[in-house]
Amino acid sequence: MTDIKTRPAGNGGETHQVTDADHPVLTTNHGTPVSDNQNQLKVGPRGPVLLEDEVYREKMNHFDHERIPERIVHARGSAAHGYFECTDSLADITRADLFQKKGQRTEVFARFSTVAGGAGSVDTPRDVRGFAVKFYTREGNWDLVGNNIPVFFIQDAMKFPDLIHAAKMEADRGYPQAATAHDTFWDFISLMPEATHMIMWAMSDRTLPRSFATMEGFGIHTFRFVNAEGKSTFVKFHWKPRAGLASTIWDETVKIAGADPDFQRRDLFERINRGDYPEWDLGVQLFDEEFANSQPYDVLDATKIIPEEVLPVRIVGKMVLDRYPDNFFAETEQVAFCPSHMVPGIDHSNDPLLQGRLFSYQDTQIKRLGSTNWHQLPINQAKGRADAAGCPFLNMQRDGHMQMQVPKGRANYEPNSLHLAGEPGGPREDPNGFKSFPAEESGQKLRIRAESFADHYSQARLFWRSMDKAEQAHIASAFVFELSKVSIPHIRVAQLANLRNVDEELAQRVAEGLAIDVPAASPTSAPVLDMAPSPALRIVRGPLEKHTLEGRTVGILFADGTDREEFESTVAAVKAAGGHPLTIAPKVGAVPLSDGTTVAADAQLFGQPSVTVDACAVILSAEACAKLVKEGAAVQWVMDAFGHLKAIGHNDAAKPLLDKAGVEPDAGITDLEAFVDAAKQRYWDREPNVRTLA
Ligand code: HDD
Repeated sequence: MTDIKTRPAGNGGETHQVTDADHPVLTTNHGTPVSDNQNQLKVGPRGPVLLEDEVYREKMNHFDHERIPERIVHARGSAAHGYFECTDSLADITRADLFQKKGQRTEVFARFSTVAGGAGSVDTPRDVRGFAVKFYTREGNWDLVGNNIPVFFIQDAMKFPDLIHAAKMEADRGYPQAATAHDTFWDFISLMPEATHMIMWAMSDRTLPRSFATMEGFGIHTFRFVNAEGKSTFVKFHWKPRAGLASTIWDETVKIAGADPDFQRRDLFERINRGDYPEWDLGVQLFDEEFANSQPYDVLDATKIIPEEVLPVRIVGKMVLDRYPDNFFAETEQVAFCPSHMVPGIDHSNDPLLQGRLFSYQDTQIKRLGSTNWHQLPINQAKGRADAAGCPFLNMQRDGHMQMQVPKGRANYEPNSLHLAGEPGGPREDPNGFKSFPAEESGQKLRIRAESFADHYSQARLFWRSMDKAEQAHIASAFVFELSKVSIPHIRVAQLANLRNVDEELAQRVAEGLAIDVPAASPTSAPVLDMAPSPALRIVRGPLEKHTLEGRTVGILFADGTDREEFESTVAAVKAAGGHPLTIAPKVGAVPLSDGTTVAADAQLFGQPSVTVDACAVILSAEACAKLVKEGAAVQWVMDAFGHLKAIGHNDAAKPLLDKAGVEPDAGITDLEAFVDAAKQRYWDREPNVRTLA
């Protein structure tokens, strides 16, 4: 029989029962069993309270210190555990352990983030997404700390604090949170022509990803691989989502922010829980000095890409995220990435942005996590070498705040000979350990920007000219939206002057959208080249746009009297296509169907607007439809699905609701039978009929 303890609960004199089998004994941080977790220690039943109450003081003291400084950038993030599997050996190119053997797996922890907003901001502002992966390799942790865009705003790390100050909420008023549509951001951007390529990406749908699982990731910088013979090959890293590349559109993303501020975090959690694991292929662009010197830009300039059409991406592995963290703080918050964390076989290049990053991250982790011993936190610990039994790292670094280890013996220096006296001697260097690539370097000490970094517009132009028409319209409209939020007129003009160097038509369209004249073009420091467009950069009608239901969510709106067969066959068809059906009704508990049976809905209409799903089915009885045409949320549900270019499948009885919502026939509006096929894509050609774009 379970041993039942009883204890007085306090106020009402009632008794809480505590069973040992279900609940171990509650203790203080120092192990003292707690007899009452409901009341402070008082003099008599009505107080006053006593300062000597260590149980209360310890609990409150710990609570008062629960928060640590949030990340200065990328504060809002979500993460998952998983593995990397090598699918194509790179043993001839790099000696990095994780790339040696096809089939070899390495544990990873990946964190995705927005950049500008605080930790509690929404998941879906227009913003770059961080894409940071910690590989726990057998030769140490390698951190690939990238973004979902392959270029960056600035060329030299010296400008990073300025960029971030300008992007974050304005210093005097404390807003806007997580938004770039404000004076200081555009002031900085307009004064930094080198940001033009990145700003083209930022104004594109790349900054509105549908989910973390449907975005690309990039290492951005040129790195080095070094093989066992010491030969170096330059490398750029690409993550390609196996679920396809998918974004939202602006009106949709704004509404998602209201409907579900945790939209992407929830998506990551739910995908993993239902087994739709987010997966990416890891690709590399490999090149040598000769290739680098033959390009019309500098491969050390982080504002430049190497188009895939010029240098194909070779797929060498895949990453699968299959486990959500057990504890948000211990893992997602305390994980600490550093681009300086390299492993044998991987090294950095001279990219001045990367070189600046090598310092900053280590520094920020000490501030954020409060101790140089942050590498001892479980999520940051190296997983260990086979020869370091039980200890993931071995060295003579000692002590410091929050030292978690208890090193034994006297040997806290290297070299030592204590082993000759029978005492533990400790670790020694391994000639095969990490070696920096011995690149030849010489020159004067200078604070200068290389001449080869001077072209700020050719690739911005390349990006614009590579886009699909629908994407161009989104980019031009995003400029109009953002610059309309700028209150100081000369800032708009300065940005437009830069855009003229990108493309005359783009500048014209944005100027028209703002109802201002096109100014003279800003001066350029290098000729603007007409590089060949790169269709690989497209999302819409691009190589990674996938027509599928796999991993996608289909909202099925139904109500009292819905035909049971139509409802069940639609749910089954969505599942059969690999999709996730989400049934939505005005009331959730028990929805009566046509045959008199009832079914529970997954979500309530008012709390699950259609912006939260990928495609929409509407299955109604004539009576329910007559009611819903007078229900704003139902009309809006359908209107938004149509406006956001989603497929809508419906039965005959639901037609009046579609009419009320202004739905016009096109290939994406179907009966229930054709719906599942139609639901695999968005209908870009519909867009000119539903909104005016620049
Ligand atoms: Fe950074 C965090 C990505 C330039 C300084 N950065 C941070 C994170 C990502 C990036 C994904 C969040 C990591 C996490 O999830 O914990 N940062 C980039 C990329 C850059 C870049 C792709 C350009 C190619 N960053 C950059 C520069 C500097 C920093 C030039 C400063 C010299 N970044 C930081 C930081 C952060 C950071 C202040 C804040 C929190 C942290 O490091 O851990 O050190």
